[in-house]
Amino acid sequence: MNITTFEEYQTAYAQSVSDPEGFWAEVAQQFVWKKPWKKVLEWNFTEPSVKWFVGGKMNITENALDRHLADKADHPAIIWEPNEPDDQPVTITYSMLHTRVCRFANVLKKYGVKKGDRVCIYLPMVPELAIAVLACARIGAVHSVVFGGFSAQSIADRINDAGCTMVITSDGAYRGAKVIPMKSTVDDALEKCSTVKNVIVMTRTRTPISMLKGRDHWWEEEVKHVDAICPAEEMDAEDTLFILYTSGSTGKPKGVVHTCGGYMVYAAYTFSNVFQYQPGEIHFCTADIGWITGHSYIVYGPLCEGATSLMFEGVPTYPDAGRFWEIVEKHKVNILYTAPTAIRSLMSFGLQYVKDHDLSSLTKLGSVGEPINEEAWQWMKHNIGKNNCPLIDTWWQTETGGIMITPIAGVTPEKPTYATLPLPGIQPLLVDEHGNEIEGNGVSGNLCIKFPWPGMIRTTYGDHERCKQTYFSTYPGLYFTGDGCLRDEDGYYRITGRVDDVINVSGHRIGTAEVENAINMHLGVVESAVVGYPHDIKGQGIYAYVITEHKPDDPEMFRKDIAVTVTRVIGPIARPDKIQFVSGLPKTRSGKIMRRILRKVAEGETSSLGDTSTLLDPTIVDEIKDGAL
Ligand code: 6R9
Repeated sequence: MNITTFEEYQTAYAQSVSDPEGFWAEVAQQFVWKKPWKKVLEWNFTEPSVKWFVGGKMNITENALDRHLADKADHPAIIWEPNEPDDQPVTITYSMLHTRVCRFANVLKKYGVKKGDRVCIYLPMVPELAIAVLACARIGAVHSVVFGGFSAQSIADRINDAGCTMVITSDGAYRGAKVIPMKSTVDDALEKCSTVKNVIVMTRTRTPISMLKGRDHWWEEEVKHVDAICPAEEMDAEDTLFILYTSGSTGKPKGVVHTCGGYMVYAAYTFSNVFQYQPGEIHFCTADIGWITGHSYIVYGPLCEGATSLMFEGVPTYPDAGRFWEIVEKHKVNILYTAPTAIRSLMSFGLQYVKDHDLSSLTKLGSVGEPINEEAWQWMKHNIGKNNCPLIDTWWQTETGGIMITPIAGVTPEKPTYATLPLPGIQPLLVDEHGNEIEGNGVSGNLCIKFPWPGMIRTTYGDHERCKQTYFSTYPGLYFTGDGCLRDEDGYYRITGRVDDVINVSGHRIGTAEVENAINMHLGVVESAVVGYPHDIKGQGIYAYVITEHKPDDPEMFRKDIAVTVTRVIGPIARPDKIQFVSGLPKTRSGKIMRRILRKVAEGETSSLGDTSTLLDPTIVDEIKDGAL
């Protein structure tokens, strides 16, 4: 099933469209199933209801761990590079990982965690994070990983939404020069959560923390007293594997639900084909496991394929901007999968951080998370890949589970800034605002997908209606991605960015409504409107227009105070870059904020604001323009 030439890609693609069930059945057969499926696919995009490998029984950890023990027991599964370059890296073989996962799974069981229970994981990028994720999967518990940059309030919201009964965390985290509290943030969160019965705490920074008797337990102590054998729970292909929260245009983040069978098949298939993974290669995905990229391309995809996955605890600029290149040299990394924001940031430090490192081990480069600009693409291709490595721009989403539109490394002809062509099994189409398909090439529209694929979202946790409304109602019968897209004369796809009220800051998805809600909680704020604007490093920055009760005496201080509130409510990743105080917002007579105008002003394009005659008070536009930051 592995694609190695463009002709094979074309053949596989054609088969995947003419006979999707036959195509995916052949892929799925390569995995270990406890019981075979009865039907490959049942679906409709109206309810929506999507079921893959119906009736099939399996456990993803048997595929990620047990099945490699025969021939790869001593093969490295995870190589961990710590925050400090002088600290010793850790190599965990498949057999070691298997044992550690089983032990920790037994700890979860000891504290009453059962199949279907939800477990919140709030950990830094340490091997225990991957182990905790896999231990949940081992016993059929549903993991909900929360990225370390989220606040106590955000953790509490996610725990309460999913009704988690356990939290797994650490005392603290090392990130570059900083030591970040983890357990105390969880403690703050837990004041608002009644469902959590137990907390397991792993030691990383040995920061003093409170440990409550009867609730909190040390990881290191617990794993000493349990068995190293833990049979894998038999899971239905459609049982939930995990929940991952992500931002949309309205309301609080929603819990995207992925299921065991389809997600496994899709994460592993895309990993091995897109990156053209060769046995023995070292795969370094720089994402955090708190995001979908880490779930699929640090943990599940690579491990299901018996690959070696490199996990990095720190940040690209610590101790200096050469850190990624030092890691590549030290561990002889073959595949580097990173984000445009990281590339742009490292570019800005200059080539002196690159030139002293031997990057000749690299065979493939990948980008993900946001549109990659031409300059960053070329810089990566020339200076990191030495024009010798395929560079693939991979488009996908938390909801899609795995990569959707991308070149296959070294197989699909590349085109800078283009995600190029859909993978086998993926049927994209462009629609206009009325939902009519835009056919032919050299066109732009909203990107939808018309047929299910195994890794797709099944529901939003606890609120199926929200899943239907968000993804399947804008254009009935289609999955709507929220992205705008261009299809060029050659039929190549280029994703141009979100067409909804979601902004992408350093590859992190943030809903403008979420940031507005947080700002509005601040004392003295009447109303706010948040938009994105182009930012050289982050891709997009956060621009907030804020109406206050009284004219601020010290606007600079007020801005800082608002930023602290946003940090407390959501987390540092949502802190506005610019705050402009205004006396009103451009609203239509029906009370709708005309965001188009706010975006233009934030972008500095005040000469082309378009028609403002339908505004309730057109004069407000001049005030906003004059005060632009
Ligand atoms: C995997 C991931 C999804 C949103 C998506 C789109 C943007 C991701 C992209 C890209 C252009 C790419 N996006 N990859 N835009 N080119 N190669 O990032 O998931 O965090 O859910 O974000 O990111 O706007 O809709 P997620």
